[in-house]
Amino acid sequence: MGATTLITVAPTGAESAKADAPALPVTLDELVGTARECEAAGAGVIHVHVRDERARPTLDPVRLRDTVQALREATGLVIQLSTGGAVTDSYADRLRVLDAAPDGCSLTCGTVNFGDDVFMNPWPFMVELYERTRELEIVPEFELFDLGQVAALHRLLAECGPPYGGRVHCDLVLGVPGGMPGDARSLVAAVQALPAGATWSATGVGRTSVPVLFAALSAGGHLRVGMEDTLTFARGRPVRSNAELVERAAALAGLAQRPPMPPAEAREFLGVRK
Ligand code: KMH
Ligand code: ZN
Repeated sequence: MGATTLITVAPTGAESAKADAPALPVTLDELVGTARECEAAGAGVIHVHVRDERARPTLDPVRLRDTVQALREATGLVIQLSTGGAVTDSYADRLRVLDAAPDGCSLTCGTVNFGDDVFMNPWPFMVELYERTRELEIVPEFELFDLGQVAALHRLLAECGPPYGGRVHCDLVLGVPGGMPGDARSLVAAVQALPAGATWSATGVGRTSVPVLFAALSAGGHLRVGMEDTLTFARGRPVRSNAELVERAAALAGLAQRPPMPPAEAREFLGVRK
């Protein structure tokens, strides 16, 4: 089999309002519909944030469990829950996300300025979250917003051992105001600093989305796209659906001779619990 590209879709996030982006999936039905479309378009993983009945970000355990179950019934996608939540979420609530028994979860490797806010990930929290992923057999994806976080990942692996699933898989998040700039030179610097043998995807937020997508494909990486990261498809043209972002990523991956990785292959690749 030739090389493939793992495409992760991040359809919702915690920062954008439904009022500003009507295509944002915020109900369970919308999320399941989006997941089905994105799977058909070439996604292998879905990175999930959920919203409450008023479309506000929430880490409510019942909603998270129901969401995991509904996505599992409706798709074969690898279900990765966000443990980042929103910048206002408590550490306890973020740790409890794992009780919803997803296939995988995000794990951010350090604190970072986040626009006017701060996204807090102090070392003891990182370690506790990491240890729980190992106990509960949940595959972590290491979210890296800057080079200092790559150093923290090295420390985490050295002090706590390898991740559940056996693969160190990272997501480089570029272009957040306060983190790495969304350009090729930052991407290459981060990739060069990763632990030996690590695999990675990349995403650029806002207007850096397309440049980072091209840079990631050129550098042999995997891709993350979705309305969590950008609400603009092209200059002056809002995103109409998450699926169109996945379709574009899949088409470009095909041009790069690394077509989308099917969900079943993504499960094997990441070492998801059977
Ligand atoms: N919403 C951000 C504060 C993650 O999902 O793990 C954090 C975030 C990262 O989106
Ligand atoms: Zn997220």
